[in-house]
Amino acid sequence: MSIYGNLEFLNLKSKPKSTDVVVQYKATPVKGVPLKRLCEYIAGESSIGTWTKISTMNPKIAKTLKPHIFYVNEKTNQIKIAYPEQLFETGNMPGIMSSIAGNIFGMKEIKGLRFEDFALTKKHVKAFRGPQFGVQGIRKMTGVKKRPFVGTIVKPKVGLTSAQHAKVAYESWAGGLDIVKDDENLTSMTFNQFDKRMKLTFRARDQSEKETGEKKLYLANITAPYNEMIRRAKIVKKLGGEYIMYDVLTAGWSALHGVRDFCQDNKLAIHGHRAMHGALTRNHDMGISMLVLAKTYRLIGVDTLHIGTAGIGKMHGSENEELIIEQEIERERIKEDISQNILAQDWHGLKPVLAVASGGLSPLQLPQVMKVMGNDIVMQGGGGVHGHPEGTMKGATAFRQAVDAAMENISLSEYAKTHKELAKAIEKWG
Ligand code: CAP
Ligand code: MG
Repeated sequence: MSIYGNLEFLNLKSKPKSTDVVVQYKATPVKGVPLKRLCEYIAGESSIGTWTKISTMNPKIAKTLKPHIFYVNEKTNQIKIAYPEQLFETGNMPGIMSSIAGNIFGMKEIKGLRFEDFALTKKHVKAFRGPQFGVQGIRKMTGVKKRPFVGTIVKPKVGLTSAQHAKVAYESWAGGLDIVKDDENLTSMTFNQFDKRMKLTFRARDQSEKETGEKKLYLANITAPYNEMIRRAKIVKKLGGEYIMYDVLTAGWSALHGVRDFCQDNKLAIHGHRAMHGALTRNHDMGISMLVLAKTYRLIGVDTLHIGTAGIGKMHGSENEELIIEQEIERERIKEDISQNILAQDWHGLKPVLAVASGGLSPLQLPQVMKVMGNDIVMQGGGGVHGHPEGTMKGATAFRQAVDAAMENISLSEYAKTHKELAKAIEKWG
């Protein structure tokens, strides 16, 4: 008998239906609570149950909205639950997450709970916009056909005046980079106010485009209270910008829905930075995987998203996990999963997201990142550009040269013989 009376959630013989949202957790019970008992608590608390039998429950609710636990692995503590899709409002990511990633993390019976993966039904996927441009759209926007995109983050992260920021941005574009972005914690400070930074930096962008003949992108960080974000996005649009940057965790899912709607009407691409993700994703026994977060951002519709450097850069991460994430946000159709450990999400035509590898990268790591993550990526360097012994412009050139070398299958040391900026980078970081 279930702890919820007749609300039997455990049904290991059942299979998910095409109208079920499937969720995978890694669930570790406190001592004395059997795993299957914990599964019932999780299934109940994330759907229609509470801690005891209630007089207001009725058979119709149980019949139409009861989830089924159809998989329990006592060795790995992985469990899978199929939820009837009508349990969730379509097109409402905060709402969906309040169910399958809400109260359950706080239950006393949980020693550890990691939300590992989820797959939405066709009805739910179709209710989200998805990326406006996607990989091919960004390639079309910039004319960068095959090679990875190269970009930088203006450094120091915060501290420059708007004029100094614009100068560093100009040198980065003029040196050969496609993209310049604001850092995740640069918003609008007294010494570098947003409106002034936009005016001066877009002027620098336009100048660098004229001089190089190349399309240059500025990812302006609009992260702020919602109404102010829209005001800032309007300024980007007015100045001829094509992109805004959005800190997806700290600014949240709800505002991302609104920003995505604004960007649809104004043909602006969205760059998702994942500052704070480590608080949820690093602990493999408690929290939420980056795969889950990345799927939510593809559904709502960012065009580019930081997913790590497959363990090559400075941030904690693992090649396998980050390749799975890259596959899941970039693939167009169901392919053999590179790990049996993920739920095959049919994206029903939602555009793919361009993966961003950033964090601790100098020109020396770029060929390895390309080997591991492929060419449909953005590779960004902050210290790896502005730390070049001959300054930002040469640092940008060295970054671009490393990608050109890899695209021509020439080793960096060989290429450096005829490209002095790269040679200087190797001297410093080799
Ligand atoms: C990189 C960066 C990015 C990290 C975030 C930084 O600077 O600007 O925010 O890439 O990590 O502030 O660390 P550096 P992730 O190139 O100087 O390291 O992309 O893994 O989310
Ligand atoms: Mg940063």
